[in-house]
Amino acid sequence: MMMSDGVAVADVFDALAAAAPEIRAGFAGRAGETDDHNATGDRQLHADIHADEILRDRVGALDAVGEYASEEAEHVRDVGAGPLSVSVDPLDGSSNLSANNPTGTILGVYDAPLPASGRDLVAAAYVLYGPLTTMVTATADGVTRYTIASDGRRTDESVSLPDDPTVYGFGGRVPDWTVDFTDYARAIKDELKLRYSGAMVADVNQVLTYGGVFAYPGLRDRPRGKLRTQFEAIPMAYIVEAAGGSSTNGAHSVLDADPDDLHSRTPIYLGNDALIDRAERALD
Ligand code: AHM
Ligand code: MG
Repeated sequence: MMMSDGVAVADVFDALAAAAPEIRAGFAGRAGETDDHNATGDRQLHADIHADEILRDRVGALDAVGEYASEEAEHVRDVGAGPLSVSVDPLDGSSNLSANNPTGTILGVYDAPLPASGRDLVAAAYVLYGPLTTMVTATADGVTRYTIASDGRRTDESVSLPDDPTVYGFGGRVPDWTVDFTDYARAIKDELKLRYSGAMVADVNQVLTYGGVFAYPGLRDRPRGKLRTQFEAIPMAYIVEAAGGSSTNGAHSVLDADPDDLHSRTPIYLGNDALIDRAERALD
């Protein structure tokens, strides 16, 4: 990454940090569904659309950003002549809002046009709207967690995956899992504690905090699982790998994914190296 890219990436992180309190302030009264669906057929909530508009305005306005793509919009949007492309899942796990459970925002920064390979990623970040608003950023220089106060002040600490894993969270319904994944899950649940919120950001954040494994596996009738390669899988895999962990789609690092469809899906397994190695062996 060139120095100028470093400055540009910092601008993207600043825009995300500025958007986060605005997105959070918009949750009240926006847990309901609109009449619209996104490109992968999910019913959109008012909060999904609101978060997307805020991010598009703030990130799209940056000189360094030429393309903006959102899980909530079918096509990549041209937002200028800048060299960077940004992918966002504006409000990950938004259905959690109706139960007042956590949600997040996921963002990827690429130095290539979208859709782009995980190897074109130069930085990634997520925001977790939990009891606190925190932002975790990753670049080639490492992973940092910021706590964002309501007045925008930020404190930071560096993040690395703990060596001793403690927690796991697996998506989907057990009857929909494959035999191989079910065997793996059975072994893991005898070793680790279940922590599953239904928001990928919150569940991966627990893995980064305590060590462990998060997975949304391929399902019997849906071999590519649920999570979106560009918007969710690649950025979260980058963050976990930058923090010292591993990712796989069952065969290789999620960062080797090179989606030709912006809205494609992939199975994903993230966490401590040994647990991801075991997943690869189990799914072989
Ligand atoms: P969303 O982006 O439409 O909110 O869906 C993605 C979410 C992830 O945050 C989470 O890991 C997964 O869906 C949970 O799905 P499930 O309820 O099937 O376990
Ligand atoms: Mg999502």
